Amino acid sequence: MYKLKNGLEVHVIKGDITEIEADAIVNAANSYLQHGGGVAYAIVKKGGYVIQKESDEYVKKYGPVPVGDVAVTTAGKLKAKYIIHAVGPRYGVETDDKLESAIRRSLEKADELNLSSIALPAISTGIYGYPYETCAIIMAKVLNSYRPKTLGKVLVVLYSDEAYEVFKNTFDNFLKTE
Ligand code: AR6
Repeated sequence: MYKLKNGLEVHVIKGDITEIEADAIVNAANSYLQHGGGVAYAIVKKGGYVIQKESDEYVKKYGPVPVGDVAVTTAGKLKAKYIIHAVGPRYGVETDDKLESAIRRSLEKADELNLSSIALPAISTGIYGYPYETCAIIMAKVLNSYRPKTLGKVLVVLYSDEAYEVFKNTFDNFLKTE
């Protein structure tokens, strides 16, 4: 566990994000909120079709979610209260600042909803092709500079041993702890 200067507690966990207890679970989504693969598919499979249904309604009402931004739905059968769908960039197609923004907007949304804990996956490191290390450095930068309101705990959940090791090593080097 890392206790940051800004008060955030950051936990790095190896596991399945659908099993995590947190007020909000962040999904690595696409702009159309079509949850067909990766962590998105796992969330809908376990949380139930209501998540896809609300996502479809959102896109119909507001249009596609811009890269670097987020949309919120309920969490269906999952333990979380909300799913925050964050749209990350595709590696080599959109730019790194969009990944920074997707992560920051996720934290801001959790604060807007008055939540105290959030679980984040390694956004853009699966189908969207980002190296784990690049994502980890960007995530550390966002966590260091963030000014939390109600948010106290950030759980960073990695699916593979490799991702877990890279995030731990990168956070050891980059997170500004007390
Ligand atoms: N728990 C935690 N992490 C997971 C899980 C899980 N259950 N399953 C996969 N991961 P990805 P992206 C990791 O591909 O790259 C979807 O189709 C995975 O190992 O889910 O942002 C969306 O609908 C990887 O490290 O998201 C979009 O179209 C990380 O989660 C597109 O993929 C992110 O991989 C988004 O691509």
